[in-house]
Amino acid sequence: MKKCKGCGIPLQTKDKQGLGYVVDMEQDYCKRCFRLSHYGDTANFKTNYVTNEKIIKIYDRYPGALFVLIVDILDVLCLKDDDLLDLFKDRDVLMIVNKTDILPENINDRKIDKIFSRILFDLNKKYPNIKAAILTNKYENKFNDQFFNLLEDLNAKNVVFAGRANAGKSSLINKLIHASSLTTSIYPGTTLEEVEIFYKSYRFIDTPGLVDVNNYATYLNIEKYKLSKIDKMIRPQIFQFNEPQSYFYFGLLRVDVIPKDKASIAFYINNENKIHRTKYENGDDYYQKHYCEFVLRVKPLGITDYSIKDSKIILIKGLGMIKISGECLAYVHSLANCRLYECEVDL
Ligand SMILES: Nc1nc2c(ncn2[C@@H]2O[C@H](COP(=O)(O)OP(=O)(O)OP(=O)(O)O)[C@@H](O)[C@H]2O)c(=O)[nH]1
Ligand SMILES: [Mg+2]
Repeated sequence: MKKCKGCGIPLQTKDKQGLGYVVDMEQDYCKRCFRLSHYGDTANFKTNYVTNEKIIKIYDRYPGALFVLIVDILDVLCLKDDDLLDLFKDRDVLMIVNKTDILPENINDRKIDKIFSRILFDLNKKYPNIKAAILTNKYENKFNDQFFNLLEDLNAKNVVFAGRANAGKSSLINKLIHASSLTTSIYPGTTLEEVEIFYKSYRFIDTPGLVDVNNYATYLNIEKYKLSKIDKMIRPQIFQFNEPQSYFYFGLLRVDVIPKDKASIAFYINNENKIHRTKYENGDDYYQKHYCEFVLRVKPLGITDYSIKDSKIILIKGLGMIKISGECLAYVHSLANCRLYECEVDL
């Protein structure tokens, strides 16, 4: 059975609207991949199409392979409270912490190294199967040499690229093989089945991305997702306050803060979107008035409360982070489906 070279889906000529459609079987790329790569067209795009059970079955087809686990930089900050690594317990893992370019300017390379060696040191105690880790991003050019040296050291020939949807798996393989044969896109769920690529003496296997039930991206439609996704260096939006305030990020997130004295809040989100601030006492009014206007409103929000003594970083997967400093009470209204994570490292 011939499969699409971009996303792995079996090719077919019968159903024009179906996945894998090609005009004739001579073609190597399905209509969806073609339109996605050339026009960024998402008409045939279905998010959350592949289930995690199916993806794990793909992993199981490669016993003894090295698993290159690609993790988005923000996800790594809460990896110890996550269940991702449990899926790889019995496999040899090389961890790639990707998208380091989105961290704010004040976090220079030395600081990044320090923060992440600490995180990885702690993770390694619970998961000794993590053989090595590399921090990288798609603009960085030392990566390929480092990566191939590690494959030699680990004596790995079969290499499965795994991880959550949109972590950058297909982009990374394209970079390693100096080609753009795999389809990549800004939307999660681009790769649909495994794609095997033979390169030098290696067999690289691209896989679909695991769905994260705690990530906003899982619940947003494509348009809403596009607006909230972070893909450039974050410039935090910082507010000082000494009276109760409410902050709104469209209908996606509301944070009420009641300070004891002076405090501040920083939002690490997509730079294009501006946080709206209002007095706490007007918060409910604002919310009601704009309830139907919120561009991104998807589901009812749940409230998590925090009593902050010094400072706290709260990670909201798929949206970004907030850092609250100074003694205060904080009420974070966020998508009820997604748990919030407290991040212990200071940024
Ligand atoms: N800022 C930034 N964006 C990246 C980086 N690596 C990948 N991306 C972007 O992330 C998006 C997803 O990349 P893909 O390679 O399609 O991700 P994937 O893990 O294969 O996604 P699925 O197939 O959906 O699981 C694309 O828009 C990439 O350009 C990076 O290092 N930094
Ligand atoms: Mg992919």
